[in-house]
Amino acid sequence: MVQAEKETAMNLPDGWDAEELARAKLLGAKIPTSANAQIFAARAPGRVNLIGEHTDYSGLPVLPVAIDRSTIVIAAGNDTGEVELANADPAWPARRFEIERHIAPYETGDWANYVKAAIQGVLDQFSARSNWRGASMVVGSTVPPAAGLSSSSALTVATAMAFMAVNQLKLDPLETAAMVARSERYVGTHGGGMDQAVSILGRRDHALFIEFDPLRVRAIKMPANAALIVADSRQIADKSGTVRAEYNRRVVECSLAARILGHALKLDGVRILGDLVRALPHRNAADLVETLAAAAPARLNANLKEAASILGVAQSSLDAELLSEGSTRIVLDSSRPLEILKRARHVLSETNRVIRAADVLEAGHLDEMGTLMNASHQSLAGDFECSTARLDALVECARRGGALGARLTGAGFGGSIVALCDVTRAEAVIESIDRGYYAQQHPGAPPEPWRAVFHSGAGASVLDLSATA
Ligand code: NG1
Repeated sequence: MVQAEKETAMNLPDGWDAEELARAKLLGAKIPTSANAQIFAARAPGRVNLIGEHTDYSGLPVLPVAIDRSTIVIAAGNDTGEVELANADPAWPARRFEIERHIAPYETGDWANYVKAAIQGVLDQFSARSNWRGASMVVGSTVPPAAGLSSSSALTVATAMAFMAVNQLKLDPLETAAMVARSERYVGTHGGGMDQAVSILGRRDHALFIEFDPLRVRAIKMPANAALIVADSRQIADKSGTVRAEYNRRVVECSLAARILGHALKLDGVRILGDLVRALPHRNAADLVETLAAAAPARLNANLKEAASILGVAQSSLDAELLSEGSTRIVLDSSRPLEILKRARHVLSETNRVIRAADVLEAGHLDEMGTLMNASHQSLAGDFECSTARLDALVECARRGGALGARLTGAGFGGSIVALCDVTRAEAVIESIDRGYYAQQHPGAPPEPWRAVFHSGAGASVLDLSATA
């Protein structure tokens, strides 16, 4: 029996197999409940983005796959009005907090902020409801953290689904994805919606072409001869410190580029580059980049004064719109200028590559897909400046081993790369990475936990653990 048949035979939602179920049961055993209490298990996968990097928060498309590594959140309702939270990994301490209309975050960097984010998101979505059940929750994950594989969104998605199950709430998957994307910004990253969408809507053996505003997806069958190798640079891409600041800086730079272009082209209401692409479907990327170069200097002072004057708006209102307020306010390092032109050139050219990639992947043209992935990496390293020497070295090793294409995946600044090759070359690519990268960076340490062939898996689902045998 193939995997999917085994799961159907066990009557489990796609993505759950005997192993995942056993994991859930082990986690479930840690929950202090009465024998007949209902216990839910929500499972949400991490993701690998094939192409379309740093485009989602501009409302432009992406092409990720959900992976066969997941976060499971077990939840049982309680009547204390509190969330009692434990993590199977002792590195993440237990937490307890009250369910209030506005839940105050823990200190920046606290893992449980993702749980609070998810619950706050559900409270906001169902704001008319007042009688919330509390929950005892246990979390366990096989998605490597801080590796660019979106362990954070897997946690946020699984928590939101578990908490909704405890409170007997249902939401359509597209709406759930949009809700969780919004709610994850609670932690202070002004991210797009890719990770949450693919974690919820991913399909086994498929990549997802995701478009935004409105959110919609097209599943694209992965060619049978394609192998995806993911390798972790072991350079921590910790999204709670400098990486978050760099990420949010890119969000501001892209939005400024969009506003300046909108102003130059006399289009009202342009906030993100996607607004422009949608308003001017026949304008090509090179054209838009040229228009931007003529409309403003390539780099602008980070105090937004110059930008406000180009746009003809008050500096204070631009500041409030771009940097937001309160705990999620973006603080820009003012010692460096904002790069407007380069960032726009990456996002607009990457958008063309993603659209092309969806077609060539569907047609099974792996060579061309690889070429697009290589071009994406070059653009991310050069124009978006989010690669690192280590990520570049890993990408080189993968290509030398026979990968058709290789690029950083996720936000960058560390984390992982993804390489595409024919299945027959997978071993050679891994060998090249082991020899050329891990043996140099971590001599003597076994590289097995850090790189593997990944398979595209199913999206998130929740089951009633107490009803499974
Ligand atoms: P990761 O790799 O999980 O940090 C981030 C954003 C995505 C997307 C990518 C870059 C979050 C939760 N995730 O991913 O939305 O913008 O960077 O393409 O903010």
